Amino acid sequence: MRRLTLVLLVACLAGTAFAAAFETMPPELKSKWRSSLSATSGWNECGYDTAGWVPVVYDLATAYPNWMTPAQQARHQFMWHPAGNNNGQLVYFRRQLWIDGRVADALFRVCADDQFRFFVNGRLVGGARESGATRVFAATSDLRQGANVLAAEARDTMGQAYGLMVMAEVTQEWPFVPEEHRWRCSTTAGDGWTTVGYNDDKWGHAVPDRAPAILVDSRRYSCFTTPQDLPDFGTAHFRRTLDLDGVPVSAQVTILGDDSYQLYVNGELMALEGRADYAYRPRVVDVGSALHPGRNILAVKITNTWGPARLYCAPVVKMIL
Ligand SMILES: [Ca+2]
Ligand SMILES: [Ca+2]
Repeated sequence: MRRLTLVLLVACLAGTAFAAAFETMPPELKSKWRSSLSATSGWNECGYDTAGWVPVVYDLATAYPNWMTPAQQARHQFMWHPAGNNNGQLVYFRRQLWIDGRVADALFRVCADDQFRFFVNGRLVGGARESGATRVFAATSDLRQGANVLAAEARDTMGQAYGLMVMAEVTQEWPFVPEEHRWRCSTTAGDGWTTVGYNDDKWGHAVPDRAPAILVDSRRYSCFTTPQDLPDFGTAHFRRTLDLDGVPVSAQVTILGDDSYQLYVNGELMALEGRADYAYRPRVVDVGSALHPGRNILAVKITNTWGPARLYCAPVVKMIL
């Protein structure tokens, strides 16, 4: 009896350990796709009035293409208008997409049962007339910083099943841009300064470094700094937002600091370098685990030993939607 209990216990533990946990798209992102059975001019562009457009439905009985893994099927489900197939007429879809940084790469995979045409910011990027055929679109130059619209028109022409699947990977980077005023800084900081909820309205704006760029392995690292010079052994705090309109799947921050730094992402300490000789060397820190969809905070504390104090901090985030 004791042995049977032990066997059952081991079986239970093994079952827990090996159970596949697929991640689905968060509901707030799934509901961004809207659909309509009719549309007027400009329906696939920014600024269109979507009154009457409704959230799409998922979990359809549509066969997935063979290239999609089970994990991808869980994340990127077929969608459609809740009314159903629309008697073979066009069904319209659109999703607003906020791009916070600069687009380094954007790849879309689109598939429909049975036909589709896909648009980015009103431009037709491609389509398919063969049911279930996947098309891959590189749309890096079509996306812009700020508001964008992804759109598709699809049609069910045969069979019982219908659906549209849009799978996207977008990589953004955030170089320091002086005019953007997105990096804020202060020599003093209160509790919670590394978190989203902290109010930095009274903080100043980071400015381009006044000292020559730091040269490492013949690459120039153009830093930013505080408006006033930091004294020896002075500290400065820097923070900025990263708004992600998708699920971050990988992220790196390249950082170097003069003369030492602590890097936080959403309040979590991700890198620390107190050795001045090492702090000058750029380091790539993996921060993907600390990011989430929506607003994120990148925060860095710099301590100066002597001379100028400055920071190079460049995040790159790949997200899916
Ligand atoms: Ca069909
Ligand atoms: Ca220094």
